[in-house]
Amino acid sequence: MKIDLKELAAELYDVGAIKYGNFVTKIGLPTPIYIDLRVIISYPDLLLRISKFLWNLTDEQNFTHICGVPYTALPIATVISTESSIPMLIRRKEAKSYGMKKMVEGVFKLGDRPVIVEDIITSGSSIIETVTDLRKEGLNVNTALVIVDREQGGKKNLENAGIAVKNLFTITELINYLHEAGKLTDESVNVIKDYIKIVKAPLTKTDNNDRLKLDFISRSKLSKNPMAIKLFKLMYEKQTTLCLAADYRKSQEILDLADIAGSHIAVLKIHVDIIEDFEKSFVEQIKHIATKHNFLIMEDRKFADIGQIVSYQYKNDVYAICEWADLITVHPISGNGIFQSIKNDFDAISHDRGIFVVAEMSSEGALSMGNYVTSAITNFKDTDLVTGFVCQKNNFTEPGLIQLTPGVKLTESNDNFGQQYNLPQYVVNSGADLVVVGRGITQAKDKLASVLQYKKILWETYENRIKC
Ligand code: S5P
Repeated sequence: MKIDLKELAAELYDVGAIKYGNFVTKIGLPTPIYIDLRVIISYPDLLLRISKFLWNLTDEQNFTHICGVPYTALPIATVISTESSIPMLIRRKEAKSYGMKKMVEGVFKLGDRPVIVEDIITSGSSIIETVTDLRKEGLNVNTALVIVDREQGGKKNLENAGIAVKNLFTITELINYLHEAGKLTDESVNVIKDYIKIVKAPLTKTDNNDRLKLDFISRSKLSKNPMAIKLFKLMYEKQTTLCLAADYRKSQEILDLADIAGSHIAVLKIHVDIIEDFEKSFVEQIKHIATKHNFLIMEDRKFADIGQIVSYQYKNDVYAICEWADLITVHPISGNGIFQSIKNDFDAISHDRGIFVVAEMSSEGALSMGNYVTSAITNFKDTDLVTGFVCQKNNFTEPGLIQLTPGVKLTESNDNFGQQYNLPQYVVNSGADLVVVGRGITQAKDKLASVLQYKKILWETYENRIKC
């Protein structure tokens, strides 16, 4: 193997994949050694041999997929896949702006075990980004096969992220082989070794404030919105991230379900204007159940008009949402005015209140995408009125804000009117902190059993998310 690797190193040098001289790295650092393995696609025999060497690094044969990090490692991953008959996955660099917006291409199921293939590790951040997206899909990734480890801190970063690295060469081994093969002089070997000793790649940030990794209590301390603080504590105490969408048309059905589910949910979400037999007494009854079981009430009115009209709607005497809803939902489409009017109204109320801004919708063909989502978040994340954002994926980093994600069921499916469902595990790993489940529970035969089932899966996935 050693002799083969020595030959391989010399061959890589001969085809120009490794060069000695004065170069500048991608991040602007001077370097005496340049490694660019893209050139190997021009040498199919070399490509095949490297791929075989790499695959031989693993004695473990129970990987379910090969996943190359774009772009250099993709052809290598393809060769390994065809040689081993193990299917491939590709992690996109950007989500598609149409269709299902998937980050990972290929056929897989929860718990599958892909192995990562990469050409070079410097800081390890490309592999970490890839693994993060694969883990969000519920895949179990813990090994990376790498051609060259530049010994600049990447391996350690990857180990910290739970990824074991198996590499064909360290850069020291590579230059020693090249030296033995007469490709590098004593002097150039010393220059490169000095360089490796001194220049460490910037370590991948391990962000202490990473929203997805922090527990709810730590995050409650980083919140500006009183309802977010309350909700974080409540979710932690009750060990539930379930927001039950009780979208019934009869008030008694809502009250009955609230009483059955109350001690297992964090939030009861209603659409007050779909209740056919609404009477003021309903409000008193639901508030009573909320106090009894310690959950918050959200009115999902999705206010969207100019500030003045929204203020009338919010305070309107028929439903008097301002009097009872702990949380409301608001579309950011009409701009700042809506938030100013709600702020005035909140100021006039003695209780704490919070807004979930609808940044990204779950339904097929929703226009909330791209810049709309980004602007919704950047424009409103700093206001203390905001408890969090309604969105489908990890669109914001602020740990003090809560991601509310609807469109969740135990089977991935659609309804007849464009609603799209994802699995509970998928949404939690995509950043959901509070998860809306409606018909998954309201249409279940045994509603309590269903509430308990969602609560358990969601909480366990959240706990795993913050652990790993
Ligand atoms: O994008 C969204 C935002 C919301 S708040 N998509 C949604 O479905 N919702 C709400 O979540 C919707 O109004 C409904 O109350 C709930 C989803 O219900 P389900 O029965 O489809 O789970």
